[in-house]
Amino acid sequence: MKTDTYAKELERLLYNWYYGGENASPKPVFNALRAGLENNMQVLVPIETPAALAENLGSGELIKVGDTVTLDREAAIRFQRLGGNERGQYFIPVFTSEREFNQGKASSCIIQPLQTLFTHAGLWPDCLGFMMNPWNKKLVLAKDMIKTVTGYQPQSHISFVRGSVVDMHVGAIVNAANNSLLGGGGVDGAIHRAAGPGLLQECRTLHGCNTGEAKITGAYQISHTDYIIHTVGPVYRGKGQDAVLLADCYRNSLELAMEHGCTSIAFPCISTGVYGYPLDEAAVLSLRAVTGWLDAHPDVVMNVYICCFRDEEAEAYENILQGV
Ligand code: AR6
Repeated sequence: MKTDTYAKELERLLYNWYYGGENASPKPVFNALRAGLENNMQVLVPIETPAALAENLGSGELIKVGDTVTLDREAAIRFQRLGGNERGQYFIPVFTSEREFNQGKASSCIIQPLQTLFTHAGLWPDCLGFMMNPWNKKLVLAKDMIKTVTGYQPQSHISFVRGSVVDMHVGAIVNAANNSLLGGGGVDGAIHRAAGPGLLQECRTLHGCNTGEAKITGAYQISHTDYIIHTVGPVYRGKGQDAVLLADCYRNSLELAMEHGCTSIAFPCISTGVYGYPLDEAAVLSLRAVTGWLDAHPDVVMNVYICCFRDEEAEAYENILQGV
């Protein structure tokens, strides 16, 4: 069974929310949920095997995800329940992918649009809501939360993450590359190591990239992203042109991500390592470039993650946000 693309994005942003720790904003998760609800996102719902189905199967063997079974008579399907209390109240578990589903004990399941489940939850008085991916990075969608999500106005969002861009689960990871696009040290090296030799092979076909521009490739062995966007930041020289080129890197990467249908993107602090761009200046420029691009694209909902690999990077952004 192919995972629904909206459910996949939700699963990824849920992962990032946990990765970001207790101060991380849930807004990207809300954005993904809203996009899913508007686009008929399908989730897996475990069911109790109805008696008639068990009889049909004879030995009571379990059906696997993706199997279809025809019954010779009608059978009531009952969702499995979680966290039931003495008052008979319960949550219904739902899953964003087969991988998440398979972490629990084996059972049968059906595929349902989340929107349909939300609509019906109101009709089931003892149902407290839904527990999404209960075995791992879960999202509890109690009934009041469903109301909050349904009324939520999707909007682009910038998250600041303490960690490596390679660990982000997003549509596109941005690489701070060099003009050759044939790999190097720093984050470039880390991305090539994680993606494997297929990435270098594809990069060879791109014939390099000018400073300030960006090119896109597949992600190869990095399964938690779809694309890698390679951009080349300026080597810092202390001239006015540096700022223009650095801002171009952010804008052109966002543009490519949008063109390829990504709704999430993770940036490293481009040019601030080997290329020596002063962190405080680069942080201001990057934020101006990203917010400027988001403002110029009011119809796009983009979840942007800025990854601070070193403590100094996190401090530079904190200083800006605190108005220092
Ligand atoms: N994992 C994740 N992020 C990292 C890592 C890593 N292993 N190493 C550095 N960063 P840099 P640049 C972060 O130096 O300044 C390469 O050789 C770092 O903290 O990788 O644009 C290229 O091939 C910072 O946030 O890139 C070029 O020749 C960000 O990555 C040259 O370096 C950028 O630091 C580009 O220099």
